[in-house]
Amino acid sequence: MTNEDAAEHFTILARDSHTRARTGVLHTRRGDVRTPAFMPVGTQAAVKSVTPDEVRSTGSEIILANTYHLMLRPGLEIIQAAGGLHTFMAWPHPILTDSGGFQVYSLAGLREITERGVRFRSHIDGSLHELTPESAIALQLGFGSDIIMPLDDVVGYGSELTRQREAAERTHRWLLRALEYFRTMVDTAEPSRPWVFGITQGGFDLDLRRRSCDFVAGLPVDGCAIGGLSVGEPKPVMLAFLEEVAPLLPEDKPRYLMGVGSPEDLWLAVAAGVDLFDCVHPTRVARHGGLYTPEGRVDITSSRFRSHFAPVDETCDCLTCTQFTAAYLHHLFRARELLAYRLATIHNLRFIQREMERIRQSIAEGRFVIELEEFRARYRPADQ
Ligand code: PRF
Ligand code: ZN
Repeated sequence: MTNEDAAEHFTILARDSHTRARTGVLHTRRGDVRTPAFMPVGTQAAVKSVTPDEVRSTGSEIILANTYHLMLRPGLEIIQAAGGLHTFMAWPHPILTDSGGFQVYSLAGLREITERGVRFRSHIDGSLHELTPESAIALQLGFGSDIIMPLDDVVGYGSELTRQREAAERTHRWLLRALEYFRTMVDTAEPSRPWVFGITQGGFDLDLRRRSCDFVAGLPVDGCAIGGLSVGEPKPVMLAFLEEVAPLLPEDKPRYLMGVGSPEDLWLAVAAGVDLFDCVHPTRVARHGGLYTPEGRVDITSSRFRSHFAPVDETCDCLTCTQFTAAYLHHLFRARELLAYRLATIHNLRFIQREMERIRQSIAEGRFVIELEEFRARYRPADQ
């Protein structure tokens, strides 16, 4: 867990000369992940509606799961008895687990944050639980996670400056406790050890953001995450902060933008120097009939697809587009057939992973800006 180690587990293969984009490889204990990488979200040890083979077929090399959900159900004991999260869910590839900080923040009303940690009521049965910087690490080690996220204190857009400062400073103190605990539990010289990232916060105050980046950059973490963005602020605000913040994170460590994004966000965040992403967007909009195409997102439930007997995206090589027409997907959604959610999810994940492939390849070939402009000229972002 030193800067030298970080250099060994993250190889940068090429940098774009006009933007901060870079492409490389994360050498995790469960295999390589090509970056920039998008992690599908498998909150409850499942990417909603699809099997691990289907997730893999989209080109996904790593997925995300959530400590908050898994600690409540099925609980650490069951996951350990199953032989760990990878065996339990039959996904043998890398898994990053989020700490629960953000999920607890999203619970508003059901929680209490103290210096010790967060106490909250389960959204399932109302029972009382606690997460501390130490227990969040212990749970993720118990799951067998490959990339562990520390507990952080997240504030929404529009919070008081004093609350933003408190959250950033608490996130820092919690990170020190998390790393201390991690060091007592994990032999940091062991090549097959899990990694632990640091999370930067700082709300929407540039000074706080800069101080948070400096703080986390100075610690022996395996990667640096940008938290607390995409929490209700207008998109231009998110992008402006991202462009200020990303360059302050260590050049030789992976940078992870938490909870972003849509296709247009991914391109712009890569240009700002981000290597790793997760977001429910592709899978969530899919389940509501929002399918990505090179021209933008379409609503497959719209009557214009009723007799569209061609793939929703003619250029797509996914399991859905190579077998089924847009008219059929339209019918499945209208009839609320369960297959609709599965086929739409496969397509959107494949669309995103093909964009990531295009991003990586264009950086490697020195064509990133050209491809970015082509994407922007063609893809019409949805309003939300
Ligand atoms: N912290 C954690 N997880 C997160 C976030 C955060 O700030 C976000 C914010 N977009 C998404 N997921 N721990
Ligand atoms: Zn497709």
